[in-house]
Amino acid sequence: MQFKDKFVDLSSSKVMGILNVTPDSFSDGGAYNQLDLALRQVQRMIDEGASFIDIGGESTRPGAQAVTEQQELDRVVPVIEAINNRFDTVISVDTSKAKVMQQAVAAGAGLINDIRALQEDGALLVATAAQVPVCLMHMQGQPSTMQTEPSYEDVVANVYQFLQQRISACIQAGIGQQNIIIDPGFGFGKSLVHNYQLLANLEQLLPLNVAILAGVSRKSMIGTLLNRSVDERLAGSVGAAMLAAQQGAKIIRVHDVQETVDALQVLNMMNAYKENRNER
Ligand code: YH5
Repeated sequence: MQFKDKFVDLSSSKVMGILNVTPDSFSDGGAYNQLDLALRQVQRMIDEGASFIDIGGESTRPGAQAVTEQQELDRVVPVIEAINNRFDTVISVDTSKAKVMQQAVAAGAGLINDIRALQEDGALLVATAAQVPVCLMHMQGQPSTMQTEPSYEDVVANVYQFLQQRISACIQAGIGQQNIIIDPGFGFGKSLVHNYQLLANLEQLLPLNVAILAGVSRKSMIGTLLNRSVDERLAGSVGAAMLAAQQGAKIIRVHDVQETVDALQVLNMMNAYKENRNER
């Protein structure tokens, strides 16, 4: 799959490393320190085998403050520019705002990752004009309230239908099917059971005929199940990443790059010797 000027071979699953540039993820420091810290983190994730670096300036935690367009631009654009000047990894921008998408792509981003699936004002238009792949994620509700009482008749069917509609909207707007990635949105308006219903049936999204991205790293679907704090969720996260990849997820969004790359290499090696490989 082509991401602007960079190609990533998705015949086997690849890792997207998460870089957070929201201020609460840094203890303190001026702009230089933050940029320097971000670049060190990126260098490490690339060394560990990340194929993508995902940069988001909006916190989606329940109770987190809304971020203005200007705040998001100030957080994200200088970091993308700096990464683009130093590294040749694919930069993914995690945003829902049209103007942030536009400026991020102008600064070097090769993928637009939108948890709101290009439904905000102007987003679909800007993403189409940007001529880079887009990731469309499913969410029920809005981040501030989405975990209060998630409810579905059939979560897998709901996610499938929503993503199918968003794929259609993108194709109608002029985005090529080959430039579309979908994501069931683990943890976004889903109970523990909903998340595992989705993980168990991830393969059911394959008929949509676009690449699948999965993000389970350190999420509450791991921590709540295991009763583990955020920094004790590595094994559970890597296990869930493997299960998603085994069902056809081509991009795995993670905090722990090295460990996930190692695990996926084991899966890829096994799959290379599988007798009856059709799609995957
Ligand atoms: C995603 O799944 N997630 S931000 C709660 C946690 C840990 C991590 C401690 N952006 C996704 O990473 N974009 C985010 O519990 C995303 N897919 C895509 N495409 C949330 C996050 C997280 C939340």
